[in-house]
Amino acid sequence: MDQFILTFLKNASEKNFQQLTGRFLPHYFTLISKVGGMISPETLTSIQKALQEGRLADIVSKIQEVITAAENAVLEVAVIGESGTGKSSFINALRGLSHTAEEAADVGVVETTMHKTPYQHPKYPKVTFWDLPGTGTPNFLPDTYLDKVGFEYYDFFIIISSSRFTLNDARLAQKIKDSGKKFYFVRTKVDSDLYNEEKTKPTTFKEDRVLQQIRDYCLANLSDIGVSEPRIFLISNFDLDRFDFPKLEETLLKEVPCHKRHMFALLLPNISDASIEIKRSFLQEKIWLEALRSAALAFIPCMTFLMGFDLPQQEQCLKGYRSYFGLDDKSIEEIAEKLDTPVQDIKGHLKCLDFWSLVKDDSIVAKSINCVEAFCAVNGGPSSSVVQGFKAYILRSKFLNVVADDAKHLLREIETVNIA
Ligand SMILES: Nc1nc2c(ncn2[C@@H]2O[C@H](COP(=O)(O)OP(=O)(O)OP(=O)(O)O)[C@@H](O)[C@H]2O)c(=O)[nH]1
Ligand SMILES: [Mg+2]
Repeated sequence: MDQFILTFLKNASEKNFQQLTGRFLPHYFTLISKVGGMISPETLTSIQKALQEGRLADIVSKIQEVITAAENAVLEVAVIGESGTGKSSFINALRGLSHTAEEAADVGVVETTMHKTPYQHPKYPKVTFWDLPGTGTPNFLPDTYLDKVGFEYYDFFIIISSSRFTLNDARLAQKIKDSGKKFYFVRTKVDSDLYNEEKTKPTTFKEDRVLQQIRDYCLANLSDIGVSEPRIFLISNFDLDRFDFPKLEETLLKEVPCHKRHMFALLLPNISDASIEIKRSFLQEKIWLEALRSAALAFIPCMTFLMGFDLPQQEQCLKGYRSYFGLDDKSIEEIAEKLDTPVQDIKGHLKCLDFWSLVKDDSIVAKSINCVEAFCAVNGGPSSSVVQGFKAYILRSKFLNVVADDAKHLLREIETVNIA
């Protein structure tokens, strides 16, 4: 059980808020990942102040606001670049879709993106990637382009190139900057650059050196055309966990507004243990906030716990976690097909599929009773709603850890098959 929540229950019942106030921020920062959490610095300060002054109803409403904003966040990502640079492939990769999937953006060797096209994320409909028409086409006019595509509409821009960035890209970057939006340069197809280099210079080939050359070349090319201190990410759309894609993910997560981070973190593909851990932290943060909100509610007269212990709700929660980590039935079937393995062989290794054995675990009940006893010892008679609320907290944390561990396990299996 979370130490802060226990201390909260004990201290709030004694109306001793000073000690809690000092512990709040340090504890919060142990929960979140290095890309940040879903609460803005201003809101953190106001929650801390409310805690200091014992204004529990304000804590409840601020936490509620944070959760609602995160759940309703909308994200619009613009992907720009010349024809054939890999925009559609990049969008498909971020949407977790293969090129052949029904909802995938068309990918091809001939010019396929002629009009601005929105692609919703299949699992997160509030997130849309915009495949924007090639900047290299004869109709492209940098001065009017952003207005034409409605630049104020997007959260940030990804400018893609598979060779050298063009003057049009630079002009566009300048315009985006002037409009106060963020942009990121992405250099795709580094896998084929490496392949070609190795083929042509087999004796002297060194991957690191070639990547550095591509990076230096992009930097020189962009500074030549007037972009100062550009941020460039080298990627392969076919192999996201290699090269700079993880760094791109981290940078984007750090730089989007706090309330959009939660949703964005959940949609990112499970390409490494690190990306799985980032998702785990965001979900753990949400579970913790819900528990803190419930704990605060327990001290407000005439209020009951918002989160009781309703089994269908818990089952739904486990289903949600499985989906976030790509362990829903549809995703498992797709993985089985890719690995050419029977679905049952994959399912046999996953602990998160057995809801009942996770729920029946007696230690969950014992843990919730122990921590609630600490609360009730000072607060008066046992409150069953408090016990139920904490049972839900402990169970959800357990679901989350089991699902995240399963996701890492499956990732290992996929890597083993890919290497073999
Ligand atoms: N080797 C390699 N090929 C890639 C990569 N990304 C895309 N491609 C290939 O490049 C070609 C063009 O990719 P698309 O994703 O269709 O490019 P686009 O920018 O959407 O092209 P238009 O729609 O015509 O503007 C396809 O054959 C892709 O398979 C990559 O990272 N590495
Ligand atoms: Mg395209």
